Amino acid sequence: ANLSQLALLSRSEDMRYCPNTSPLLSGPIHVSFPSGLTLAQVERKNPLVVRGGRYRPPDCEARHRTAIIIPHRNREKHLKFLLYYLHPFLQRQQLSYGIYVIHQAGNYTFNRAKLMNIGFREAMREMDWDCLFFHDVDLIPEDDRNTYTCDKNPKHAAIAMDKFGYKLPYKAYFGGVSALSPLHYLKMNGFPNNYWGWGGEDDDIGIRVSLAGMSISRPSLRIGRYKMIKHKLDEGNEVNPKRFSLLAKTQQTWKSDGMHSVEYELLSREYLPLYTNITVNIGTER
Ligand code: UDH
Ligand code: NGS
Repeated sequence: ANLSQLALLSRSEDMRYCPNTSPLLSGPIHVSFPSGLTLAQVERKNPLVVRGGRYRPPDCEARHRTAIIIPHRNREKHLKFLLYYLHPFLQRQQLSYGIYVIHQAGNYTFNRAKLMNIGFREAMREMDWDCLFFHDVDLIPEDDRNTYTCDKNPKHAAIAMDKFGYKLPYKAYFGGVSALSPLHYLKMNGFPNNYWGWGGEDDDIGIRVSLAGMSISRPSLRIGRYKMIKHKLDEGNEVNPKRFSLLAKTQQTWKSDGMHSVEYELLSREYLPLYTNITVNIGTER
């Protein structure tokens, strides 16, 4: 072999898989919200993040490819703090990852679960992700041993939130942050499209998991800890009065309403330095 072939060989040998447990983890994270933080500062702190908010470890081949899907409207401040913590967190876990913000256009009632369906479709269209993290914009993980990878079953990651005294508020709670593989997602026909406004859609998703014959996995209470950025109920996300009657019918509706039937209009896809911004018109309640 000539010299350049040798150089190639040794480089590919160096690109071994990353270890099963990242040596870069440091455990508990002290979360605070520095005033005056800017996105430009977050960019400078994350020089290896490339266009669209993508990253791969520089010196080993990642074992996992995770897409983070964030439903969003009018929470730019929260997004800035989440990006500030999440980028270094995911890099310490030695993941190959991408961050997608799914932005609901207009002022019509917010629909978190439908935005997640759109995020799934738009992310999978770009890359063969093996795990998707559905992530509220206001939840900051407080321990980097909470690995952003998928389990055999759908995972509920935000098990211990500060606002619930670092416990589950109720046994079936599936809100905040959850992780599903593409196979899990398709098996349960994704998430419901018909929950407009606050509440219930996360319980519906939890019910879908069991209707599709799966169970919920969870990290330990010690590790699945999150701090929520305090806020009030948003304008345009009023409590949904139909949530209980919808929940009573999930068993009849989950196969017909979900990932397979999601309809929307893609307004823009922007590859920003720290994330991919996907703006969509999701229509209104029929
Ligand atoms: N979201 C937005 N913009 C909105 C509404 C919601 O981006 O206008 C997203 C965001 O990612 C948020 C997620 O949807 O984290 C969930 O919405 P939420 O934070 O309003 O829900 P949560 O249950 O808090 O965390 C509601 C606070 C008061 C509820 C009182 C009801 N009894
Ligand atoms: C339940 C809601 C969930 C919600 C959870 C926590 O009652 O959507 O409370 O709410 N289910 C229904 O309303 C049917 S929280 O304390 O975060 O405001 O996620």
